[in-house]
Amino acid sequence: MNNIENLFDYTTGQFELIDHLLTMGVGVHFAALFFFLIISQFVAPKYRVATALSCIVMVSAGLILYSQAAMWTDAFAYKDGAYRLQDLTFSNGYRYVNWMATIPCLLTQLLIVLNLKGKSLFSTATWLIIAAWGMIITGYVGQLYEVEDISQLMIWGAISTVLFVIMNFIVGTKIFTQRSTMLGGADSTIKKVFWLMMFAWTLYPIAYLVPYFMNTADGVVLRQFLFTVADISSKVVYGLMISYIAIKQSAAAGYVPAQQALGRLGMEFKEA
Ligand code: RET
Repeated sequence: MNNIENLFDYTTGQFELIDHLLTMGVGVHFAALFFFLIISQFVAPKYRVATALSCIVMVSAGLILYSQAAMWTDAFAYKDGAYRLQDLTFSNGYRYVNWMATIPCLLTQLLIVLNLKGKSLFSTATWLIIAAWGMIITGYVGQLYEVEDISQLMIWGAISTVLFVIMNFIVGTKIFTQRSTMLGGADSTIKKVFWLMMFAWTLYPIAYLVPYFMNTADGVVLRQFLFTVADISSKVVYGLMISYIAIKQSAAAGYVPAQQALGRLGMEFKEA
């Protein structure tokens, strides 16, 4: 039960690039946390859970990336011209476990801005979360075998992909059927959110497959790069778009702070 990260020696460039990518991830998520906290006052109460969920995702992802960066620098040390594994090992498994919490938040915030409520919100969220958890658990098991038995990686990855496709199908159908309920031009932004999800979420299975197609130190760099791009686009950029949609719909529903934030209402300054 090992990750390929522990198999290689790294040049200073490779080692530092990974450290920098992980540390940048920490910075971006914590910076975005403040943005979501500030912006939530412009979002009407009925959509505010969506921005609150972004705040939760930022803390959770920021912390996990902090621990990934610390684990990376603890596991390797510079000796005889290269960074070499010490007494500890590095593991990507923490990420998968973290997705058990963040993915349900990301999916639920989507359903909220899609104007789903009550029973239909609850049942759609439940099915999506069941599919997502199945996808993550099978992927977690698969990545445990990436060094010892690549065929196990492929089998578990295939099962996980089936659940991923089911989840995307539900997301796509909901976006398609709910678009007509969306106010203030948010129906065109939500289409972009869908394509962003398809792009960003697909980077994770590509990162999972790195041991299959690039079992080298450069492959490890590529994997951490893919994870970083995926993290920032699937959580931060996605959260920004969800907040924008929430503000647009709040403004269209007559919520004054949202109208002011979008510059749609004149600010009346009284002359002294
Ligand atoms: C795994 C295993 C291989 C097959 C597939 C996978 C999909 C992973 C995804 C992860 C998304 C993570 C997000 C995290 C946000 O915090 C599990 C790598 C399909 C889609 C959005």
